[in-house]
Amino acid sequence: MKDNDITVLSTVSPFGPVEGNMPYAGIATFAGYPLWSSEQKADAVVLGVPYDEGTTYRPGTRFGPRAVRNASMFYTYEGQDDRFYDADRDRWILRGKTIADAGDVAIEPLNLEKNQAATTRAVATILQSGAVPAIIGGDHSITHPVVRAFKQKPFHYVHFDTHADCDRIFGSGDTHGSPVARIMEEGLAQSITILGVRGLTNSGHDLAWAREQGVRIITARELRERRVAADPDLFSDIFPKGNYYLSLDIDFFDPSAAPGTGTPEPGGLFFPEFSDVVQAVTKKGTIIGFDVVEVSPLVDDRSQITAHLAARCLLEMMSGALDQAGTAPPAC
Ligand SMILES: [Mn+2]
Repeated sequence: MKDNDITVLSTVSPFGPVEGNMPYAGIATFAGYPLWSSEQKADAVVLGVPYDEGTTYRPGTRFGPRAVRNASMFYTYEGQDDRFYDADRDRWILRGKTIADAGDVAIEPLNLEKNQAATTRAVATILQSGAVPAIIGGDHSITHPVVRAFKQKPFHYVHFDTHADCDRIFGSGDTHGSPVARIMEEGLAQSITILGVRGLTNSGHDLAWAREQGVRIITARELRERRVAADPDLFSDIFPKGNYYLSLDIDFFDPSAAPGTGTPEPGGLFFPEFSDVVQAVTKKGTIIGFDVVEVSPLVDDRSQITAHLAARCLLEMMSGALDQAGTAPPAC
């Protein structure tokens, strides 16, 4: 930053260069990217959906978007032209990409229909602009109105979750335990793959039903045993060519890595496994939208590690969506 420059990250001229920043300074937008307005062209646009009335256990995910934005400011050390060098994979990601933050969907308490319509409309606006929507929940019920916006764009749906989210027992159709059932019923996806299923809070009847409908279910145990990193082609039978929407319930991860969620379940996965699956998808498919849901800051620990993990996962999926394989070599 130049001397005497007064720069507030989220109010710099739209898409103008930000030259780096201390992560604890400024108003929190997603990773310090500028605010978006619908006339602007961007490669990806972040949208929060602070809605958690679909929760069936501990609430609090309405605070997810704000907590994830706050945590994502950790990634603002480098200016926007120098983001990001992925040291683990020895490559640049999201370099030169135009990313912006659209803020949150306006929520009206106890008005499910209105909130769902507003969510679908907001995502459709982002899609119409040509950008990839990057969604922060909210509880998992938000994924249903989000993917409704993709009606003109056929996609394969990949669901990272402890739970299969095929609940059919609750009278109300849209809880955070039912997005997969709704997506299936409305025929919104070309195929559905669920990864990371485990624990004792899935209904055996629902899982059998989902498999009968042709849903591919890969348990947490199977995912570990497949060892994606050792052989990425292990997933070539699962992820055909085409467009993909990825939905990440943060309870996919082990509670030791993601304690801040309403329904923690032992035996979960970790970031490297998630990252490997995202890479496997990008080998054959094109990611056209994605979400992270179920981050509940009220039960996160003091390090806010769950919100940090969610921010990192958003960047990982964003890179999967925007970067071509083998993008720009490292430069001095
Ligand atoms: Mn879920």
